[in-house]
Amino acid sequence: MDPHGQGEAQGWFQALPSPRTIPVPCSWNDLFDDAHTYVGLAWYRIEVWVPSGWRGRRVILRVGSATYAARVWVNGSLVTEHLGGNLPFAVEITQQLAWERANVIAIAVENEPKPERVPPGPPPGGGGVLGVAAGFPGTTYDFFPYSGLHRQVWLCAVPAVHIDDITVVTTIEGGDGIVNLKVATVGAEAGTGKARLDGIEADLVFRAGMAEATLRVPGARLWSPQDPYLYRLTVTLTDQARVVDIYALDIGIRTVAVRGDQILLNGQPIKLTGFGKHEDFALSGRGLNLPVWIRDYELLRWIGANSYRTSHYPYPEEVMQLADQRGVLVINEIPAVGLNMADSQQLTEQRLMQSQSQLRELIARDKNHPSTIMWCVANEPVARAPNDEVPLSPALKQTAIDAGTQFFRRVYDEAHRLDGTRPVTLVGVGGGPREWHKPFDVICINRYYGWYGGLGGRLDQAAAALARDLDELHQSFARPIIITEFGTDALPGTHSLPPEMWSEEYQVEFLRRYLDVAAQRPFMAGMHVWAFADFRTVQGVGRAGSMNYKGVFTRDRRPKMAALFLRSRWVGA
Ligand code: GCB
Repeated sequence: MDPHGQGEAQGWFQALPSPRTIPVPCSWNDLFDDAHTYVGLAWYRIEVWVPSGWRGRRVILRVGSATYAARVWVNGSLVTEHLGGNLPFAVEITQQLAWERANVIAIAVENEPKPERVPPGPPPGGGGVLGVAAGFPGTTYDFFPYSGLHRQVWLCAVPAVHIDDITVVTTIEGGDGIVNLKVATVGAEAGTGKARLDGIEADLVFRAGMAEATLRVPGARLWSPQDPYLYRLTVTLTDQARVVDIYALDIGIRTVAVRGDQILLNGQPIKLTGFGKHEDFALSGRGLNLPVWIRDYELLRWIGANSYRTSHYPYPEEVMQLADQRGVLVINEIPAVGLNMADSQQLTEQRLMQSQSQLRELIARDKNHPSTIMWCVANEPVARAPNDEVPLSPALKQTAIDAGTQFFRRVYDEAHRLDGTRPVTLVGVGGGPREWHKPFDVICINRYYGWYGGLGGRLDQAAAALARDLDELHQSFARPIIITEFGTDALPGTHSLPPEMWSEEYQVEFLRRYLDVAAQRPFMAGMHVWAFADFRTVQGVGRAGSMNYKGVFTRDRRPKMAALFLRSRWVGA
């Protein structure tokens, strides 16, 4: 740990004064007591031998995610920097490497809660979100600010002339699937290639490193939750009749569209059942934990969920591939949580830049996943006084709302410019400005009547308030509506009759009311319970044991009564 930022001047990118061993990927917070609440600068260092069989290729260092800001050195040279805690970055390091001897790779990572970041740090003097007033460590969101190298770090070698990117867009014509491809190369200004899928072939002719092709798949097997069929697409790059690179990608042929108040998958209306989730587990924190993910997909199937949202940041690529394979629909969200539009114009502008760059990186990474059916540009932005002590004056409130209107219009436009094939949404908070939803294709809302905000314990009134709210939203927008969060904390093993807050029975009754209200409204396009599993958050009086207990599974994935209830609703078992 380098709390005073002296490592760079002292050459820690070569040697660390008092190193300890840490696994990658993993958060550092649950491993070492002195790092438990530490979110400042820390250094990772490793020595690697690069096989001389890689000579002549370009060697790339790829970091799956470093939360939040990273700087990377190879053999003492700074090779790249990256901002944003949940998306990959890569850099070519061929020039900095030495063959047949140890190479030193060092990555300095920090997760300081700075106000210009996305998610932003709390305002000076505190922060506090919902019931977690002035939590520690201070955040603008309700989950633990786990820090470190959270995903795999790879060294890989690619041919000097190689396939750099493939964009796949699928449409349906009658029974045929149409697969449109764009292929980008590095190093191949001209040249040819082939795209193959299921015995169907198209020629690629590169100009300025780019080629396009269309494959028609007669009688295509369409990708859907019921039949998540994936075709293997293989792209070959040829340079003067020699194959120089091959890339294979599993793709699904499907369409997503919004028509009136419905979301259509392959032209058919779908209703989302599922959850908001987190990447969170004991000890590994937010580090990639594949056993947990396999278990989670098993449990999603068991409970009858067809979808989830990547609240409140992009999840690992392995997890998106699993969603493709298992037919799970994903609302894919950037880490824009905790935005307050009443903060200064300068901060808002900086956050807009950050949101847009994370959106670009996310869409570049996940554009080819059939499972991603929608992009989400923010969770619960607000327009309120810092620390919420004194309400904003009406004039300041209006200025903040207007700032938000512009902000969200711009991120919406950017999302559609980058990907014209998927709907884009914003997740709104209860009581938040409705006009912010205006540009979006789907209205997503989080609602907690019967938990926060005065109706605790009064589920009849809560259900009535919810019904009014949904009807009004439907009237104003006539677009698909999804409740992306609703739920209550249930302490595992706490029971009460009649149901009272914090008990497992209350969680079941609350979910039942909400599902009933939605079931009576054919315009509802989906219901995502908050949350899939209990998760770690910051210390504070609103969160017993530093946990958010709104999971229908415990943190170690045991079912609460609510899990059995949802299974009975969604599977009928
Ligand atoms: C919300 C937030 C989510 C919180 C949840 C809660 O509205 O989007 O991050 O964890 O409420 O439990 O309060």
